[in-house]
Formats: sequence, C-alpha cells, structure tokens
Amino acid sequence: MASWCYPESWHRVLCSTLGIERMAKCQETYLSSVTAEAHMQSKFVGAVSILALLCAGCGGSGSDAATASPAITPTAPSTTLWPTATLTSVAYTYNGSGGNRIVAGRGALPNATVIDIALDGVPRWLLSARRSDLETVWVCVLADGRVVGYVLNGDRTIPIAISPATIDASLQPTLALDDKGAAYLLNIVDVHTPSGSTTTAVQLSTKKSAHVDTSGNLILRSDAGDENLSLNALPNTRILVDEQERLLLLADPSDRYSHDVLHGNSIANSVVFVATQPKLQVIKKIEMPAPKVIEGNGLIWADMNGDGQRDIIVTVSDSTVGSALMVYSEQGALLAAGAPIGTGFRWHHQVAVAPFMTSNVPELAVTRTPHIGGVTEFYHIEGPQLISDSAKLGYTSHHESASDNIDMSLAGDFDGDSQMELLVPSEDFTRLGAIAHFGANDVRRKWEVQIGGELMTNVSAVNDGAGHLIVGVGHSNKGLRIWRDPSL
Ligand SMILES: [Ca+2]
Ligand SMILES: [Ca+2]
Repeated sequence: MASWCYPESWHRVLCSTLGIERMAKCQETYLSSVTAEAHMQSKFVGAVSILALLCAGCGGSGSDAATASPAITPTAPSTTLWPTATLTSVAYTYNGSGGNRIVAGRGALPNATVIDIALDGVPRWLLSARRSDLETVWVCVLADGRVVGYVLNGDRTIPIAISPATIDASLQPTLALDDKGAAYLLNIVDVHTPSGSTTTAVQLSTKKSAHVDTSGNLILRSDAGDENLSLNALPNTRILVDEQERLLLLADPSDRYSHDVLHGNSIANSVVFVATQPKLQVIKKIEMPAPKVIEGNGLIWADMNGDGQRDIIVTVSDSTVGSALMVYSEQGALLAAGAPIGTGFRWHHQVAVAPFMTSNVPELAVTRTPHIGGVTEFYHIEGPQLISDSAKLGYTSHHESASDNIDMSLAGDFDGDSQMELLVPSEDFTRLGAIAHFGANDVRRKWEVQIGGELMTNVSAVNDGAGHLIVGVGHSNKGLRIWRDPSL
C-alpha cells in the first residue's frame, strides 16, 4: 500500500531500517504505519494517513453514527495562517500522521556528532523536516510562544524566519515546508473566538487541513471554504489522518475520572471516526460505557496483530482498576486487551508500535506509571490478550510538569544496527536511553546519550532522504541538541 507515496528506493530504506527481510511482508505489515510516520520527512504528496476508531470491549459499546451525522455548516474562509504555497513536507511532534511514534532510517547514536544550538529561552516543542538532500529544518517553540528556526547543513546551523513568529505554546505545533523552502506553523487561529485562540491542525493535502476550533467543532478548511462538524471534540485532541483522508479524534470531554495526566485535556468518553470525502461526516462514534474513559489524547493507529491492517490502540481507565491497554480493529472489534494496572489513578503511556525484536512481531512499547517510577514494557498479542513478558526500570516517557507533552519518546533504529530501539528519557530527564527488547525477560539499555540539560521538548527525528537519521531535543539549559552521523 501507499506505494504512490515513495519510490522503490524509499521502500528499501524503510524495510531495511525495520530489519525486515521480505519486502512484501514489510509493506503489508508495517509500511502503512511507517509511511505515515515517515511522511513528515519525505515529499508531501497529498493525503496522509490514519485510521479509525473506537471501542467497545472493555465493555465499550459501539454505535454506528453514520445516519446521525451532524449537519455541515459551510462558512466563509477566515483569516488564518494558511499558506498559499505548495507544501512539500509536514511534521508533527508525534512524528507522523498515524500517531505512532516511529521513525524510519538509520541513526549514528551514541557516537554521533553533537550539534548544540543556544536559545533565548526554554524550549517547549521541536519539529524537524527535510528541505533538500543537504539541508534539514529545525523549528522550536519556546515556552513563551516565540518560534525560532534553523537550517542544518552539515555541522552548520543557519537561523531562518518562521511564520508565525509566535504561537500558543500550550498546543502541539504542526510544521510545514513549501516548495520554496519556507517554513510555516500550520496551527489555526480561531477567529470565531474573542481571543483568537490557536488550535491544533493537521494537513490532509496541499490545499486542505483539519482542525478543532475552541468550541469543539471539527473544521475542514480548503480554498473552497470551511466545512464545520459539531463534535464536542476533546480540546487539544490529536487528529489522526489516513490515506483516504479520514480522521480519527477524541470527543466528549469527561468528568468521570479525575486522574487528569494532561491537565484538563486527557479524558474523553468517545472516539469519533470521520470521513472528509465526498463530504465531512461522522462514520462511527464509539462511546465508553461509564465509568470507563479514554485516558490521554494520543491514539495510535498501527498494525498490532500483524495482518497488515491498522488497528486502534487506546488506554482505557477508571478509578477502580486504573488503566488498561486496548487494541481494536478499524471495524470496532476488540482484538486484544491488556490486564488493568489494578489500582485507580495509575496510567499506561502508550508510545509506539514497532518490530522491536526484529522477528516481525509487532510490539507496543509502553511506559507503565511514568510519574512514579517509569517501567518500559513491550507488549505483544497472544489470543485475546496483550502480554508483556519483560520490563526495564529507570526510564520514563512523560514529565508531569510538562504535562501536555506526551512525545518525549520515539522508536527507531537509532544506532544503525538494524534493531529498533525505544529512545526514552532517564527518570531525571538528563539522558536518553536506547531500550531494546531481545526476548522474553530480556529488555536492556544498549546505550545512553547526554541531553545537555533536562529534556523539555518532544524527541524529534528526521530522515535525510538517504536513510540517515538526525535526532534532536530541546533542554532546560536553553538549548537544542542535535545528533547527526559524523560520516556525512
Ligand atoms: Ca491489524
Ligand atoms: Ca538499532
């Protein structure tokens, strides 16, 4: 699938990166999800990727809402940050439009060349995208909302202007490059509110985007104007996108469960699956039965059972048994469920799906209880269960004080040995450790790198187009640290 998106050489890069020998198997098993994650680093040719939906199981009850789709209210285009140029690359803090934090390519850590960039403030978010064979663009949103950008060419960094120059730093930014190399943040200014608040946005095609406005409506924006769908969307919900430009997002903010790991934006009762063609309409809405909720705003859409079809991975919680990991098919069937953590107010942070053991078995990397001594776990499906057979202490993927940043970990082959690692911060957030799963009861830290301060941003990575990974973070000592292959 998705061969339209990449030349054959790209498929080879992706598959060899993932340690998968059979190209066909690679494509059918992983390319769908990795294509989405790699989208940001590659030529942006149109549609992105994502998925669908919802939950029943865990007790969830599905409902087909296609016939009850809210009315579409076209509105005139409003003043936005919408660029008129042709976009060539798009980047998200979660590294791909499918919500799976995975990057294709081969890194050179831990012995990479370290490039430090001093900032005029503490960084909050970091995005990166490939601009040419020689150049990558790195854009940082500071904690006060200022936006700074740099072109990296070899070991040289050159400041560049970013539009807009300031943004609401509480929102995850979306970066786009146009065909002239200019960089934009695509977050939308909601002109329908007195504050003109900025909202999260995703790119569907070069001339179309989707965002949630401050009233919880889903807006599909194009040159033809806006389409508006009333969804009661979760503020700051991650909006996932698939090759058919369908959207998946969380809706119905909930007060059923007071364990709010993202400070007001992380508890939802529903998942909503939306088509954007031929018109904006709800395909399916899955509602959690009380007292269950979906915890966290980061859905993952990736193939978890190895059948080549994307699955939907959510963390379902209540105050009695805490959280449990759940995997659903796109049709809404519960495929597998993990054991509840057993105690209320304990969270699983789902991070990435990848073949960590190079055996072609998809595994879900998770940080268990990230705020009270994180435990890195790798889950696979056995029958109706999600099973973790091993764990590693000392690393955590979520910083409570940076509560809305759930993108501090990333999966990839960061050292170029053909095995996937999970790059995850140490508990004091001063180091990134490469955690690898070798087999049952065998999870090891392969190596670490120093961050240069305390990690303050998401982990960002970009493929240079030749398969080399460049990795970057922002830290508390007012700086960015970027690792690149010294042989380049
Ligand atoms: Ca599947
Ligand atoms: Ca590796």
